[in-house]
Amino acid sequence: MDFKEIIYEKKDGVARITINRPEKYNACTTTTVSELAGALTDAWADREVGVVVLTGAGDKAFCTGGDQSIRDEGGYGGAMAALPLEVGWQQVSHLIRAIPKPVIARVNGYAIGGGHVFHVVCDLSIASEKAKFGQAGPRVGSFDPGFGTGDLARAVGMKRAKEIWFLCRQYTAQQALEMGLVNAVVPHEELDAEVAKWCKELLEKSPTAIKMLKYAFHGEIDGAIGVTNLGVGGLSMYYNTDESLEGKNAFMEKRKPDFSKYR
Ligand code: 2NE
Repeated sequence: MDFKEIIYEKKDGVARITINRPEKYNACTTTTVSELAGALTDAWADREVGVVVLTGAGDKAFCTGGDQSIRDEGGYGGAMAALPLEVGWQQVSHLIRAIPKPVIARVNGYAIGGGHVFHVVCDLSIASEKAKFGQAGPRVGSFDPGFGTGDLARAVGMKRAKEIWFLCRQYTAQQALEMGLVNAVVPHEELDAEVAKWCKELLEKSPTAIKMLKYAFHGEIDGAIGVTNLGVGGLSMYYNTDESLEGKNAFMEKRKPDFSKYR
């Protein structure tokens, strides 16, 4: 796949997606978010992929949200943008939560604004000691009305989530660990080894069990979409049964299906 603003690599069951705009601290444009959606969709479909890792290029930033230099009246990219960045952002956030495989945020530096939201919606976050965390919306004239509020509150509690959003402070990796915002913090030079260790452990587990657990975690809170994902996860297993195939075979053979032995 031909990407300009991300790097997409697949190796040994792991799909690694790197936001590749280090000179902008990995702030995203409308192109970046559309490429992120493309890579996540590919990782979803590829049966060789068991875990997805999301990270940023360089050692300064994981992602610092929307690229402020393309924000204008009407939003990022201006009113004429084909797909407004804020819409693409929610699509990427939704894909991270809906892909039936664990997504790990490899937080190598600043996770700020929408970049903080991306790590919040990932299933697991492994941080370098150098990482810094925080929201920026009320400081820079924006807000994320999507998953970045609810999922944050579920991670750290409502009072702390409101503090993070309203005050726009920055938090160290150690503070993030103490408030349950990340799963592990390691010295910067050990980040890749630690992420690889978590990937290996995940890849040894039952993918279907992990898929259904992920959907169950979200099913409770995502309303109709959560129930749909949980149901469709079950449907893909049902398709593999003789009972389901009997319905398809009967249709193709122009006969009445016989489901009697599956009661
Ligand atoms: C991240 C932070 C705190 C880092 O501060 P510092 O002082 O260490 O670095 P500096 O000099 O501010 O940034 C380094 C370079 O990266 C660019 C800067 O402009 C600078 O470039 P040069 O001046 O060296 O050329 N840079 C960093 N973040 C950028 C950004 N988001 N857009 C464009 N360029 C960026 C500090 O840089 C900071 O606070 N950054 C701004 C964070 C921010 O405003 N994010 C957007 C929040 S809103 C959002 O993400 C969003 C939305 O509004 C709607 C939907 C979805 C998401």
